[in-house]
Amino acid sequence: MSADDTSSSTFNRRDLIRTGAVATVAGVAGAATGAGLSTGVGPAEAQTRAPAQAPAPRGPAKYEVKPGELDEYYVFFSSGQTGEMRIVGLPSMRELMRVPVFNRCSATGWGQTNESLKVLTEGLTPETREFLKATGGTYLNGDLHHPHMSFTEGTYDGRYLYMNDKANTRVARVRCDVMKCDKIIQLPNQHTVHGLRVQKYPRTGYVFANGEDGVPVPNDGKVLNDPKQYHSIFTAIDGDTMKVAWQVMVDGNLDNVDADYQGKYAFSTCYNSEKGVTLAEMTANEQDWIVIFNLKRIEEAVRKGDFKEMGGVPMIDGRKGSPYTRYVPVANGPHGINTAPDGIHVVANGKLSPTVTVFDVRRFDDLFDDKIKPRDTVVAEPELGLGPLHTAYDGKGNAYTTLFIDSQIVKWNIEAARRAFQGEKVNPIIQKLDVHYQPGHNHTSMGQTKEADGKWLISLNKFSKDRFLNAGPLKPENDQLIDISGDRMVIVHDGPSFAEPHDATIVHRSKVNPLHVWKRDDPFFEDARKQAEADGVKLERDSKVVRDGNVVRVYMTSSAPAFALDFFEVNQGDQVTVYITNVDDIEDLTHGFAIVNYGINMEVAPQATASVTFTASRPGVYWYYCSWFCHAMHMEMKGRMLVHPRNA
Ligand code: K7E
Ligand code: CUA
Repeated sequence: MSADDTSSSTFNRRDLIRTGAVATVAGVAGAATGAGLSTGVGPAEAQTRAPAQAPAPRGPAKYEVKPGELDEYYVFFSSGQTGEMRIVGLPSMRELMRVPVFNRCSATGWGQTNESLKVLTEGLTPETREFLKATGGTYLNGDLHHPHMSFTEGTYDGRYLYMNDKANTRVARVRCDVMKCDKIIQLPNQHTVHGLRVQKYPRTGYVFANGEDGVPVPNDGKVLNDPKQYHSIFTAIDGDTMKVAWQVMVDGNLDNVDADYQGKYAFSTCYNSEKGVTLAEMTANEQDWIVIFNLKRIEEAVRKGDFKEMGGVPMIDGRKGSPYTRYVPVANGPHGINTAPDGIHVVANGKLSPTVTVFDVRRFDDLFDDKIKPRDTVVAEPELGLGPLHTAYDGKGNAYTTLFIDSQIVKWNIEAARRAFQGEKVNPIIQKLDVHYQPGHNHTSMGQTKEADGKWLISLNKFSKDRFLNAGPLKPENDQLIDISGDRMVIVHDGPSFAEPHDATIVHRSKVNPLHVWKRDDPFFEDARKQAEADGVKLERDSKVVRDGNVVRVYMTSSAPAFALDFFEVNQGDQVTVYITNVDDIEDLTHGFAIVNYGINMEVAPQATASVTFTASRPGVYWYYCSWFCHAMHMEMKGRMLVHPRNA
């Protein structure tokens, strides 16, 4: 770090404190929002603090999204161990929606409705189904790290979002037309899935999922300490069918992954070249790898049958020396890997090393043809600071790398780094900005596409410490919004977030166009429609009880402020399914259906059908009520279920 960099970063921290103080003295509303920087500071205050800052910041009004105004970008946030996906507006950083995926959601009934249970269970491996039998058939937790939108020709196409569950080795897909999860699969042979990104060109295409931990294959409990029998797996999923296309067995543990803009390669950071199973063993070597996967060669191998079938999928041997992969040595313990919007450069972030390694994808063809050595693909390796984890881009040739240990984001120039690597005396570092504190991922607006626009950067900081009112020993994270449209980065907003947004994808709103109400023929409630047809019921018209032995189906429409049935009867021990169809077609008129003391609640958005199945095991009168505020008479939207006692 040069002297200039040090002073500029301390300068920034001082400025933050000073600006907050000015805002407080001036009594502006913005001071109450925590950072006191973003929305409420008017022109007068900007003038007041102008002399304290060099260079002078651009006017803060542009960060403001006034009441009633809409944001320019969607941000699709992961939520780590909460297991859901979150939608946030940018630049306001207002949370817009939470989409349950791997978690159980009390508000929507995700994990309880038949529609969601189908998604949650149909893609589990046979072994997992057996394992979960005793506990209700589905996992109740997940660890959602990496949400990424589908691409067409190098940019987002608004079809789907894909995301991984590190905890239970699953990959999920969210439909962007309704923002609901419609597919979850569990990956066979693999133990955890960490890195996940998608094919950018010609389209998605493949969803790439890194198996992080190695386990003995087969994992039958007979092996603990024989490293030769431990393997990590790289998986390519067909994003249209959500089936595993193929898997590759590799050496080492895979961490993060990205793909090129040519549709030829995917590449993963890979640690534990030692094949160790303890921390000391895993970090013994000075060197690890990135692993490059040759998609065309692998597809060819699948066609020709050069694989073993394992767990019902083609498994290709991609260990060192295989024609399907190349292992490029990098410093020990690389973490994030990010392809630049120029379509040429790929940056692997050092984590345990203060450097990042820059590759030129145009050299990968020669590497696979053995015309050059693995390290010949490296075109720069700038030393940036301590703990580089992830890199984002502005589309103007600059890169922004998070430094976890230094609590900074470093802005650097890729071309300058290349020249420095060739021995020129040039410092690629442009600015170091303090963030608060310990950043993991960072993201620029449209920065993972060919259409990177260089306007915004968010830093997902793992620790918030003193930045917010103390809410107890468990603290939120801090997602900071940074303006990168000028020459220097400027922090404009602090946003607390609950556990634990590892990653996010910033998508211009022109790419996403969700529906306002459901379409009645949506596949999401196709099973309900089929069952109703078999019972001679039209879901959006009929309300009645159909009995079939001790299996009972209750069909009910809901229209504000009433359920079509204010009463239904079943017998103790019956297996009951209630189908609610919301026949209102007014935007935002969502109903809910909750049964008191039966542990049941679900959401039914306009024109949707939702269903829930339970055993009527306790006799008595149970009120059911609408749980989503829908009408002035919402409180009165209720009815009674009578459960006749068994021996009456
Ligand atoms: Cu936390 Cu992308 Cu799972 Cu890095 S990962 S920080
Ligand atoms: Cu229907 Cu509240």
